[in-house]
Amino acid sequence: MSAIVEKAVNATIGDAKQRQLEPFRLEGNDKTPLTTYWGAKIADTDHALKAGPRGSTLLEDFHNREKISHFDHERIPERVVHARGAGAFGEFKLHTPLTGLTTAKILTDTSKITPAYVRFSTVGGSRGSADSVRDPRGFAARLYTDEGNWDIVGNNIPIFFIQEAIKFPDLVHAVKPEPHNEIPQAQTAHDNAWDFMGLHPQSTAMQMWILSDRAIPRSYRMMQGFGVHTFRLINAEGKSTFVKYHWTPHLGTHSLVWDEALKLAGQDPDFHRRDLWDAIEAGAYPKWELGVQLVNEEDEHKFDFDLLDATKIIPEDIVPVKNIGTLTLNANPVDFFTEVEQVAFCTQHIVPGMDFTSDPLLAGRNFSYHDTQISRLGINFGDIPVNRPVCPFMTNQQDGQMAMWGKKNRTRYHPNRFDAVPVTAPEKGGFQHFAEVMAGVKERLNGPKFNEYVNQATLFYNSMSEAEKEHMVSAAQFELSKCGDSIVHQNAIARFALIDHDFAVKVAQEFPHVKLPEPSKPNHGNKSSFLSQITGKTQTFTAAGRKVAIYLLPGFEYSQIASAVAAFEAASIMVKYVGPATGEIKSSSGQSVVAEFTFENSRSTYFDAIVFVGGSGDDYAKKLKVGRLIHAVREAYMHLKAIGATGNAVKWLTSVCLPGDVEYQGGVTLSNGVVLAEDVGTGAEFAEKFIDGVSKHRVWDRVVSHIAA
Ligand code: HDD
Repeated sequence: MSAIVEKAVNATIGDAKQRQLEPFRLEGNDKTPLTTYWGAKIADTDHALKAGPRGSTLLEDFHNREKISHFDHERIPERVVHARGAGAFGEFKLHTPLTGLTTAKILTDTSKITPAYVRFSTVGGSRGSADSVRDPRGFAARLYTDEGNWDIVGNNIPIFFIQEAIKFPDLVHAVKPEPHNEIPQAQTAHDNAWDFMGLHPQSTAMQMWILSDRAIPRSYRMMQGFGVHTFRLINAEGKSTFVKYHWTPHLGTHSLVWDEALKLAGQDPDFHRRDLWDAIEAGAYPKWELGVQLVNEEDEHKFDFDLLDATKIIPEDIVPVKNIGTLTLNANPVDFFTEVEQVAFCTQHIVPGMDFTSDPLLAGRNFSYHDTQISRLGINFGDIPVNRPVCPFMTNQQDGQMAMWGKKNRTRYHPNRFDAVPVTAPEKGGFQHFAEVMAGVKERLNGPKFNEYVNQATLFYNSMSEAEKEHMVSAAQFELSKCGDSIVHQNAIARFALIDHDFAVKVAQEFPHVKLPEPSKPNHGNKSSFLSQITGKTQTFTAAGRKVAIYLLPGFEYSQIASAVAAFEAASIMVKYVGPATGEIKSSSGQSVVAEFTFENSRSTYFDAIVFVGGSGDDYAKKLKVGRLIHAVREAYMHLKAIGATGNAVKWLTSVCLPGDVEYQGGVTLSNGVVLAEDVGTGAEFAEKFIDGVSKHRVWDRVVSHIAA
């Protein structure tokens, strides 16, 4: 049981000592003898009870029946969306209080360390689907505050496909595998998805975000998170301030390249889950800053978009993000099912000092999450330890399937003659909704600014670097190329033409049958300086937390890597050795290194950067014609990763792997983002140049000739 779950169990009913069930909660562990669910020790779990060795199986064998029956019921419905995910525990520490803006202690008390939990996910795929697919990522954070659980159920993209929750079933039915053949799994690259998006103006801006690199993150550790909606903070006087929440990763926001993402879906479908797990196990705890964008109540209408419209950002150029606290994930779950599969987030889990706005998407979500938990986990899903608050809690709710909480209150109603389970006045911390003035005609409409869909799609596209724009063109071509219906191509490209005509023209090059509409409105030319992952103002570039593979080529010289490895580790790089076999491998001078991967069982896609360590000897380049290794170099080169080579691996790399692309000019040479040193000497210059390459994430200006592709 993780520490947080344990704390939650202990906090139940306020006074743990009073718990009726206490004596029954003896924990088993892997030294406890096998028993039935009811505690009787088992003598044989491998043979069913039979009437003679070849006789029929007897019904009285309760262990056999219990074992098979429990197995039969192991599955619960997977989440209808966000089924595939990974979670971790951690803590949140506020450093900049929002004094005067809210009464919530989590946002005002800097002395407190608040237990936290985050579940990251993809949206469209089933529970067993691949991690690296093109999709928004879920970023659902729970803060177990002293005043109740606060869930920020967000994504790694700050806007959404639709403005109205009533459209969510349409969106999800369109994006999920097509109903007649259940193809394709975990992708938007199919007719129904692009049919819906092409015909659905609300999704215009989100289309650009999902075609961008944001939809193929390098790591959960390298993703931003967004609460998406505008929420409210409420202070002691009942005054409201609008707020948008941002999580900004300390490691920067970085992405895979598409070819890498496609390959990883097969080579390591658990790529993101494994990355998070490994980093936490290695003590490289991922961290995020919680940031807020604050808007005064009086300024609600000063923007050219509606704050209640979840398809719009508030550009940071207009309202800056103020970082107020740090989230650290530092503990992996102990049991995936009970702590990740059964974690039940709800957007309506907020604490006093906060409130919702009338965002119609949020209103629907506030119904949907609780409703979906009932169907997945039952009405008492709050009793599951990972879902319990860590503060004292008491309700008058009772009974229902799987009630696990022995409540002491004899009156499950209010008021009662004992004045038991009293309610708390707002002045003393009881939740109070913001006294928002509301009046209106009952109608199915939204505010007039909701009807403008294109400006921010264009803003996003304009804000990208050239490389990112090219990725978006290729992504659109890929997605639409998987659609078979020409009307789908036509409608999607017509929508792109509204965003940026030139973008549509480029995409349409692969769809000559599409009749491009005439440009209707020129691109407004506005940009935000915060949206690009390459040139964005608040972007972080660091080598910390990156995985670097060191390939130990036959006859490698230990002296050629020792100092570089020390420098890599000092830069918090995770070093992984790849050899001809796993286990201990001796260098030509006798020192041994332990290889975790083999040339054959690993791929360059597993790593952020790769180094080839050679030895001495002239005929080496001719001899080392191992296809898997040559491919690793060319692939990493094509994926714009930092590459290094030492000793005679330099000659091999320049003459066999990348002739014409990379040239060695003596000493420590940097050629097209490849660091080469026949003799690394002290290793300092080699390490410095290589670490610099790793920290830049990709060599964006690398020339990639036909040999690499
Ligand atoms: Fe949702 C799960 C994020 C709109 C209905 N959603 C879910 C999860 C995330 C989001 C991260 C996974 C939580 C976890 O890890 O367990 N959803 C979003 C965002 C949205 C959004 C950022 C738009 C701003 N969602 C949305 C709407 C509806 C739902 C409009 C319904 C009207 N979402 C659900 C759900 C899920 C869910 C069906 C599936 C499993 C669950 O809730 O617990 O209720």
